[in-house]
Amino acid sequence: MHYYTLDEIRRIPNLLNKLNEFDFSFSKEKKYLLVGCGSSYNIGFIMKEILNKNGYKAKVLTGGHVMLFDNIPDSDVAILITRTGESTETVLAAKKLSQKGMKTIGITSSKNSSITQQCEENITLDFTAEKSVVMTGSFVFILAMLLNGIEKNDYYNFSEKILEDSEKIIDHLALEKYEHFVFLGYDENYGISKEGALKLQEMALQYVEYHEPLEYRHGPISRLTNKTLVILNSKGMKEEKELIDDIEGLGAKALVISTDGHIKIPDMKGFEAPLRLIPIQYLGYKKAIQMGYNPDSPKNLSKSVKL
Ligand code: F1P
Repeated sequence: MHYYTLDEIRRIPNLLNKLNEFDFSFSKEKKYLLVGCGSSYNIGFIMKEILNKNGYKAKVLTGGHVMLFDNIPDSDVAILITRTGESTETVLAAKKLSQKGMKTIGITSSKNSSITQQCEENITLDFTAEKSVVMTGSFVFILAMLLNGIEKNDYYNFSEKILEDSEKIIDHLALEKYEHFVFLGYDENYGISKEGALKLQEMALQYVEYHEPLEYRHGPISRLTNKTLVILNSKGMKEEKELIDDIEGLGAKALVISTDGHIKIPDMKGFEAPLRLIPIQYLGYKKAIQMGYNPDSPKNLSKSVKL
């Protein structure tokens, strides 16, 4: 059986090879508000963490929050992220934020979509459009393109090897043994964990959790069994290594993504975030296949939610 999701993960290096065609940049003089729903919100969350760490002013809200509430942080520029350009909350958020006087920039994979009609400026990445319901390669590209607006990094050169290693290592995991997936990480890695949990939930309908690593001992660890797979996006701290020892001591399996983990990722001071998504997306795809589900069109989901 042929699945688009796999093609869309495997074409990530080709997408990243186009990054130098874009020269979006953030300014330290401006206040940014990132807005999106689902995976697109998670891009905003990861961006907000890395922007703040590098001295930029940024906040993040879901499209739903902007649509429903008036406590919206004072900002100069709103960046509205939506792959399909059609999520109602994000489109209505663009309208509301532009009425409040913010400059609106839409980031989408869909030409002539509703978001492009609503925003003052648009970055349309139609070559990242996907056939599958779930965002994979488009997520990685949008995140890398936005991060290049802070600091330029060469993602392409690392991506092929990470994809190859991810497939090799995940193909050798006995995935049928695991029915509980726990994603752990700090700061931008917390956002990556949130997105990882969403992938396993959307594509493979698994029971998922995400936490900051040291928070895991404060309650959630009670649910750990030998059917748990813990995915740690690590910054290489000794406290994270000790946590993994505890987790493995309790009989669960750990998959560490770090400079010296099971899947090796370069240290780019957080800017490696797009590369960390590759193993996680592939894990979601493989678990869906192992469960006998179609990863291209998961149960109860549509490509964008229209209210
Ligand atoms: C956002 C989104 C997707 C999700 C789901 C519904 O879409 O939440 O991330 O997988 O199928 O829509 P978009 O606004 O980025 O097009």
